Amino acid sequence: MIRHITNDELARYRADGVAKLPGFIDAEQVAAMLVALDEQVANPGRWVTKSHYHSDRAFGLGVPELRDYLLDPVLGENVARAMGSSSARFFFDHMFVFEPNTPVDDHYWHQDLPFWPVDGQHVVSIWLSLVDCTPESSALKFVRGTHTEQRFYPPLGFDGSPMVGDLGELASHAIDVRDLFHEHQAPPFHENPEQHGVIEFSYEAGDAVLFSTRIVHSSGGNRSLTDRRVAYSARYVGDDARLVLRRGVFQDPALLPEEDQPFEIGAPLTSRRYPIVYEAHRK
Ligand SMILES: O=C(O)CCC(=O)C(=O)O
Repeated sequence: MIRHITNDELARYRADGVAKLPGFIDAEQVAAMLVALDEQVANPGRWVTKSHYHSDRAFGLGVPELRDYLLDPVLGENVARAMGSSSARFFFDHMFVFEPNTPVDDHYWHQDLPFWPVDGQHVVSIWLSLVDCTPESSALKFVRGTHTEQRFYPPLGFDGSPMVGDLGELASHAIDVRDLFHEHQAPPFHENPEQHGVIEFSYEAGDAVLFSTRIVHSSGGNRSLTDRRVAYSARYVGDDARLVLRRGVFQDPALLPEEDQPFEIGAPLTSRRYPIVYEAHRK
């Protein structure tokens, strides 16, 4: 069962670009989703990331326990309220599993939006922790207020190397957005967390965090020698979200509309790949 977000949490999200949601799902749903995610780790899908941690994306709609969560109408209403949108569509899901002692040296501070073929204000993520975790065991942390920044840091992979992706024929649609990017990588915010306004949380299993896709965030990897970290992000878009491809930076091919559906820069995300989870007038 998923709970509704409160007005205080909404106000916090608007001010900081991030709001922790304690007890977001109940223990029964945590247990069911953990089993499903472990199954995904054992049998990765088409869009698995090959690395020293387990990450996979755009698979959850095919797994009943995850689909129930992703398309839950309460989750839909929560994200629509957060975005200030009259509708919400599911965009994609993203699993991040760090076994004990899986540090990520460079911290991969990043903003999500420039990785994805979408633009607009109505784009949001909910990161859900399926286990207890602390900053040491890779709890997600954020740089307060960076959700209002207009420029992005060039996206890097978890290992600090530039990301690559093949968009095939669609690459010719990509638009030049060089002026939207800083020339340098994200600074090491973790080295001076107070000065930069780094917000650190600890999470219990079933806690979540709602965050803007523009806010700078990172988990820093798992430095615990004993605790495994299992997290699952769900991404949603609203009324003003539009398709875009940014030339010269990694654009995730897993997130494009179905291949038999037309792709047009500036078009709304109406592909059946992005099902509607909330519409205000249908309430
Ligand atoms: O869980 C992590 O370590 C990374 C999560 C993340 O960056 C995201 O959900 O956007």
